[in-house]
Amino acid sequence: MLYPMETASRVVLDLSGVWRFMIDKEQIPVDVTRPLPATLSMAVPASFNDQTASKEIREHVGYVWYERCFELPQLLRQERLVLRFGSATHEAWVYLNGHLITHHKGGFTPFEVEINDDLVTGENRLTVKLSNMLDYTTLPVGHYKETQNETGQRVRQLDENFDFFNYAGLQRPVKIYSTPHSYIRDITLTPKVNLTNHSAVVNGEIETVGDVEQVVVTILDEDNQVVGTTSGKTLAIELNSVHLWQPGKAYLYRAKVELYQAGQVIDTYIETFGIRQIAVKAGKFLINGQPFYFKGFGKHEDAYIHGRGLSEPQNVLDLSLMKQMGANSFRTSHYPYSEEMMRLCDREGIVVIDEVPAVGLMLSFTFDVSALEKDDFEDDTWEKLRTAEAHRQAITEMIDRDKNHASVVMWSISNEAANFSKGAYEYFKPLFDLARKLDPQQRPCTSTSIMMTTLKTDRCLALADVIALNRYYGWYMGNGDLKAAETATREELLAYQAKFPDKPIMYTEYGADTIAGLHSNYDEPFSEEFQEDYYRMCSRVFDEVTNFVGEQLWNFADFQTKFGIQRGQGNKKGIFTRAREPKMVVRYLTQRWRNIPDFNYKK
Ligand code: E9O
Repeated sequence: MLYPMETASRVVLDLSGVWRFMIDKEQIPVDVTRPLPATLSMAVPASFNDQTASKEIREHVGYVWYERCFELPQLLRQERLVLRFGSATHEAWVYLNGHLITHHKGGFTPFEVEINDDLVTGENRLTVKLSNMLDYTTLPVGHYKETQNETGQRVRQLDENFDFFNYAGLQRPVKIYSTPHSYIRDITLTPKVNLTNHSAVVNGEIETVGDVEQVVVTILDEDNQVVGTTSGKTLAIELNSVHLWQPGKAYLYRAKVELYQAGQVIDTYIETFGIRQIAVKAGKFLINGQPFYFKGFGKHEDAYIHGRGLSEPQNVLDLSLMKQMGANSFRTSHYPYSEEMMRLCDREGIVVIDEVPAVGLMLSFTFDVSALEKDDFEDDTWEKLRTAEAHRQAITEMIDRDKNHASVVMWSISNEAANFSKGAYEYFKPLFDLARKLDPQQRPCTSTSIMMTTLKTDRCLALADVIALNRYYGWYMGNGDLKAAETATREELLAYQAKFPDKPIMYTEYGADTIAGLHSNYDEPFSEEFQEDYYRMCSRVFDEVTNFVGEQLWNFADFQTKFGIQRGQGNKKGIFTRAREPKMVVRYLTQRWRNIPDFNYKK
């Protein structure tokens, strides 16, 4: 799916700003044919939860409504007009002038709809109904239940099956863009590098709609020089002396696609892309043929006020902090991040592991999906089956959106699922197959393993190209005992390496909750001293394991979660506070990572 961009033939209008908002108390049905009886102001893009200081709004479970009006310049009315949501969390019903025009489920991927037929002259009214409810038909999954209050009214309750706050709302930009009626629908680029002679072939497919006489594709380098051109919807453009996209040294080409009718260019789109090669071989993760070492983080889209909403200054700051530390990568735990962040990572040369919102999948996978009806079940098994449906959709939409990004080097199919449970392999095999079938660049796939899953009990290791471990020895296990933790860490990693000598191993989570400013003469857990000792212990072991190709600690910054006895205003495993102030350990990690090269760290 193309990112909305202004070009010689396209206009983009941004509907960001202050919308009207209300939570749905489900007492009086909302009449979408009339303006919403909403009096609150709500900024878009952002989560709604932290914008009003109202407990009722922050903790609301159910439906919310957004509305705003807009006018369109008359000169655009002859064009094809598309309304596009960067995301709507988690399920959306969109009405234009009182008509339902689209519906989308899945809170972290974009969707769009043509609006020409529903526009009126003058003011148009755009209304969005959102649900923030999660159950077994959604990703992420949640335990949903309904009770009644004293007056017999339905009360919706949600117990999230994951450790981050269930921020929701119009969290990413809402835009209208124009195209001509015959237009470029999608661009898929699959550059193939020849590392021996520094050349590449930019293969690709252009998808168009309508009458098309000809398609011309021109490749431009960073100096705006034409380095290749071809006509036709299938391309194979040869480039010599190619500039590779490298971690920390991004080089971006642009593919200018022009669609011709009657000898005239009628639609233009410019896709920015990088040329690089990814491979997994003999226990190494290769980028452009060189063994890469991941230094970085599990992150969250999480900030004061914005919640999970797009904040470009925050994204720029986060990547700057990473670079200053000598980090080179992060995982989009636990959902695809904004398109703006992915574009920024391409530009900045940050390596990304792109993850679907498959977090909290602690299901038992022991069911047989075939030929079963809801009525066959007395419990909630039927709902659980439908998780797979949501999972397929999330993988499909993530890869469709992110397939051309040079920064994306691997797909994460799930985080900490019950991979030990009977049926887990049967559940995951088709999902890995799907990702491999859909990705034109054939990136490696992984799924991160929760620490209760061991080498012996993990049923899904054969599926993963890279073994990704989330481990907390010395924190969740043997809290405070770093000596025992060191032994356990070493024994486990060496056992994985011995069993799977050809698979690279990495840590995709490891960390310790740390209260910024808390110090201890005894290096106690929760103190800044303990956090530093914990990371020093882990580093020592990592350096002993040949196939260990990366450390992505948990977490870049403190982040908001649901309530819990282990959480005081959220998860405190950040090495930065939520305000991005460094904890003591940042100095140690900076010194370590600046001394670890991106390539050839492990011989
Ligand atoms: C997922 C992440 O979203 N992994 C969790 C992180 C955490 O800090 C969370 O924020 O809690 C770690 C899961 C560790 C489970 C270990 C259980 C061990 C029982 C002995």
